[in-house]
Amino acid sequence: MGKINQTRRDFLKALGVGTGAMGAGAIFNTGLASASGPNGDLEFSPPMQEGDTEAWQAIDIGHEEKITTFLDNAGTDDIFWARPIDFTMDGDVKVFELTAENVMWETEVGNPRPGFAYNGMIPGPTIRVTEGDRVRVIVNNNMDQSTSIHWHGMDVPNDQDGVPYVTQAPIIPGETYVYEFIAPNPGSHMYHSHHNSLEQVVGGLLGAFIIDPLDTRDEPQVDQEYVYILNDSLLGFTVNGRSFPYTQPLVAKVGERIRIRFYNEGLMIHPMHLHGMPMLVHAKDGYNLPAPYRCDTINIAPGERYDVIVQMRAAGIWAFHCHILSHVEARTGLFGMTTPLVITEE
Ligand SMILES: [Cu+2]
Repeated sequence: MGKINQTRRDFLKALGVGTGAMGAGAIFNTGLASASGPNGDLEFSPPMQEGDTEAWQAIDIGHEEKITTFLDNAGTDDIFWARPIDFTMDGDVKVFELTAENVMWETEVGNPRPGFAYNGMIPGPTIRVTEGDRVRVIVNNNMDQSTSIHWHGMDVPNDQDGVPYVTQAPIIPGETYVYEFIAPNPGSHMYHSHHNSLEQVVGGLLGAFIIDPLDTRDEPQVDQEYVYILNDSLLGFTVNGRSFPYTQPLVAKVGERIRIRFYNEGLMIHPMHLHGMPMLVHAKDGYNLPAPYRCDTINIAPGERYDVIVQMRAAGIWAFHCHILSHVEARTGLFGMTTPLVITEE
């Protein structure tokens, strides 16, 4: 992964838009009224009025500085696209272990916020198994409040559904709880807390749970896969736990096909828009569509998952962002739910 990231970084530098090349200003400090906090806590400023010439250069410099910071940061976050977890075998059971804890999480470098993590990361690790596998997940609660885990989208037995006072007792602080089931319906699913969820899910207790199908005839042939998890509110507008400019680019070659698994774990809808080429929507909530369709903007509601396939059409840096503009760009430049698709020549 480190080598791939190094390659990505080298590419961005080679484009001549890396460190220093754009000369973004150290002079960005004009007392501009901010239309957005560092993580997108929205407060609208009045639009600039004709004749208000004081600040337009600062707006440009701020925009440029965000891009420069993004390029400098590209390739420095090894877990952004691949969030590791090991499992052990107990007979024929795949055993995973998740530890929930309070953390200070940097959605932006230098701006830690209080949140909750599984195994020290937000989102938690990506669990991936095959349909029919017997799966055991050991959950350690090291937080100072109770919790549970719900297997969102997965047809598990009722007593494994993870809803306190409905299907189980809450997992209290210091306790360990064990879930076990046979991996059911395949697809892009999620796991997350189902207790005090407005704080716990929005604050970071979430992750991707992918079940590969036994019958792969309907699986698209792709060169790369990306897990793309949206969240909002408590930790700001994030992709895989980071806000622009600390997100990471998707990187692929002309002619390649990539699969993006979108997840929305937040409280708001996020219409994700890709510049320059269409997305082929292949699956909704893990279920393959009978008639895949093309779009350039896909609206993802809380709890939804979409799998899309993108054919890399032309080299360049293509913007890729939520199209609710208050989630992505303000006077201070791009922030939140944006990260480009970088397409290289062969
Ligand atoms: Cu959005």
